[in-house]
Amino acid sequence: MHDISRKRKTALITGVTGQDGSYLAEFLLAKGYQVHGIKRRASLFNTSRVDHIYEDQHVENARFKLHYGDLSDTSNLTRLIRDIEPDEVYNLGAQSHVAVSFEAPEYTADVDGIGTLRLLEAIRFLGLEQKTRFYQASTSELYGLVKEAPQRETTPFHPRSPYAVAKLYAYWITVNYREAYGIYACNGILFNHESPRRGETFVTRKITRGLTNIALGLEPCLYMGNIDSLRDWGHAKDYVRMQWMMLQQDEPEDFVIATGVQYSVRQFILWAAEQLGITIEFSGKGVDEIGRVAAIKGKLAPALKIGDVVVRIDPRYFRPAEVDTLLGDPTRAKERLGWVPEIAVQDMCAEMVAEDYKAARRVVLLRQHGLEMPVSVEG
Ligand code: NDP
Ligand code: GDR
Repeated sequence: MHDISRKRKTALITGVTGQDGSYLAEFLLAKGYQVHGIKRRASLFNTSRVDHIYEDQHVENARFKLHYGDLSDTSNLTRLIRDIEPDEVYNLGAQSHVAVSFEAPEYTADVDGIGTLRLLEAIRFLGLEQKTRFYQASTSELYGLVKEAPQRETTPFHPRSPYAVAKLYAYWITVNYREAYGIYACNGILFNHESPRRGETFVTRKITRGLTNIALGLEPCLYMGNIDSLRDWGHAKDYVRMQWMMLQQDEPEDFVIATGVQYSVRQFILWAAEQLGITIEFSGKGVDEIGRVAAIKGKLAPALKIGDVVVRIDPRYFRPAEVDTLLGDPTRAKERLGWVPEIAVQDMCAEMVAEDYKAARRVVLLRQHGLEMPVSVEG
């Protein structure tokens, strides 16, 4: 049988079941790539973000393939790269939650830090240095305790969590394999990016999902950590496009990817509430601060009345070391690659609330028909 698939560009994505991995897989398939993704073995199905692009493996020339694997498993990664011989590897897999990295620091170091080395070493060991291009999912968390604003490619790093320290290793080992072995390897230093597919425990999704659940009576209150924290939020769809663009240049280079505008977590809460027709007013200070419903417009929040407390502070969500402010300068990406983000943060927030509202409505309807539907609320 004539195998036309080898003529296509082939990509391998670690973290394909995550937010970015799912959007990137869609993007590359639309560009005609053969896409291989690594998924972890789990006791439940964990492919909900990519189920819509999954192709039956019995279909001839299926262009999207999933393989079991793990960034902690050298032989597994090496075997997959040997068999696939990818033109491009996108290393998006990670224990990506900053707060969780304080609970599981060693695991985070192994997967996020050494996992990157395992992939680069496999490329080198297999003699694919001239063939396989490598993208590393680096992060604005590298800046941590920021020394200049906005942060650009030359801003010094000061990581503030086991996650960020692990990613610092990954950043430098990527630079090192580029310099030492001539591998086309580059870092995208991405600032926070979100979407309806964002994990439920990251702050934006926790807010959009939490407030819609509260509006429909599925949760009593949103418990938050540091709501004064400032972030530069973009949309994941815009950011995965840039991941691909970075691997299409003549020379590998590292880029900051950001919008250049920052807002507080508190502001994001207000936007999400506005989408539901609710006005929230904050009062009190520190851990005693609360957010109350001050006005209600429309019919999207039938479970609420004026005066209800819908936001409280829970110190459990404070981090041992916080990154208070992040603001990126995407000038290099704009000038060299012509990249500009297309989706505004307020529109993204509206999209996230709309999707979470649909999901919450489904639960309400099922409950009305006597079906017990548990709702996870642990943030
Ligand atoms: P997600 O948490 O949504 O996805 C992470 C992915 O990594 C999931 O597919 C997860 O699998 C997989 N994974 C976790 N541990 C392992 C492991 N041991 N071996 C193999 N795969 C593993 O993250 P995002 O999509 O938001 O982010 C993608 C990458 O970009 C991450 O590396 C993150 O650190 C980085 N980043 C993200 C930013 C953001 O704002 N989103 C900003 C800057 C960097 P499973 O589905 O089974 O959990
Ligand atoms: P971050 O994202 O730590 O920036 O890492 P997250 O959304 O978790 O936090 C952003 C800010 O919000 C504050 N915050 C809360 N955060 C969470 N998760 N839950 C809360 O209840 C809460 N209350 C306030 C946080 O303290 C923080 O200041 C994300 C991840 O995607 C990383 O993988 C990625 O590298 C960086 O973005 C860029």
